[in-house]
Amino acid sequence: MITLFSDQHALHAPAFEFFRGERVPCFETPARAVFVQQRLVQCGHVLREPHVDSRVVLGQVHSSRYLAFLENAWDHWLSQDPGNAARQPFPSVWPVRTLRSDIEPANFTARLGLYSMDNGSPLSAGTWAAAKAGADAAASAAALIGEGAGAVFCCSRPPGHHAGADFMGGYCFLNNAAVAAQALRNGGADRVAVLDVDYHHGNGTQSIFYDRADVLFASLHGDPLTEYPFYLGHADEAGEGAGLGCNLNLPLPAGSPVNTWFEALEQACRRISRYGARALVVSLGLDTFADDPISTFALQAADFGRLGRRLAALGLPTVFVLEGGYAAEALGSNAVQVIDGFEQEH
Ligand code: SP5
Ligand code: ZN
Repeated sequence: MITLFSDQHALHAPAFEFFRGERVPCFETPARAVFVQQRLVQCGHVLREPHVDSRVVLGQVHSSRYLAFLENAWDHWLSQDPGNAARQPFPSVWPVRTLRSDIEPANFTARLGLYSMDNGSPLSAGTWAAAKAGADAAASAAALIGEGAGAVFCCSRPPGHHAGADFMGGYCFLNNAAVAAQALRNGGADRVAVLDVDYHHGNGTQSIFYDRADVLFASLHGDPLTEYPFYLGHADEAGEGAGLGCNLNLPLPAGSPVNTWFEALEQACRRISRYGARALVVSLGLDTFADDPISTFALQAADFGRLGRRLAALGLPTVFVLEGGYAAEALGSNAVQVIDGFEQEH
């Protein structure tokens, strides 16, 4: 399988996030992508650099004012105070119900709140460069599929599936899966399915395609009643307008056993087949792993191989994009299990 990797990911390296009001080291670290990169190389995969500029596709899935904010955010932060170079910006105020989000405030922190769903997505100096390289990988993967590749794996970070058209959240800034899906559509695939197997619901991807019939979004995830992102991901979200019937959520109780997870995967795969997708994007979160530090599902290494084999059985050109997964040292072997399982079956 073609695998895409850029060193630029390492430019996104915030030091801490908040947990229960205290500063804790970031769960989403550069080491994550490095463990995957190393394992890929060890197992004989040849890594390529992204070769397509995602700028145009980014403009189709994100709002232009959000992209402009994100690209310039670090410079604005520094212009407040040169001492900010050693500090991380966090939002502290948000335009929730009754407040206006149509007018962009001049104040930096107010704009950061406008464009954030949580205070859990710390920015650093190279966030834009790293996120842009991930989006470029997604666009490159779609281009390679257009040229006849059977499957492409994007080893990128930060992840993307919580980022909506005009907001960051959950360690995500640019929605790589949405970029891949939109780029596949642009390349002529009539119908594209996005399957999100991250532990957390892919609220950003769902919302970007919610009113569209040309992209099916299917997700299995921890029940948002108890699990992040809490405010989206319920079973009754079926899509709206032209997109009605093109959204499938399979929330599972925290702590669900492996068999329950694979039953939900089966349902999602059957829906994708029935939809008649011409290409598949997999939001490959590996935080369903039993040893993940922030999640509660129970998948073991071999289960990731089984996942790869089931996805291959769909028989579709497939783009994999790395999402979450915080047991960093196990990420490499778990990611390669999916890839090798997929290739065995193909
Ligand atoms: C891409 C992705 O996986 N993003 C996840 C963002 C989760 N952010 C909230 C983290 C909350 C951690 N709760 C820890 C509970 C540990 N017992
Ligand atoms: Zn996740």
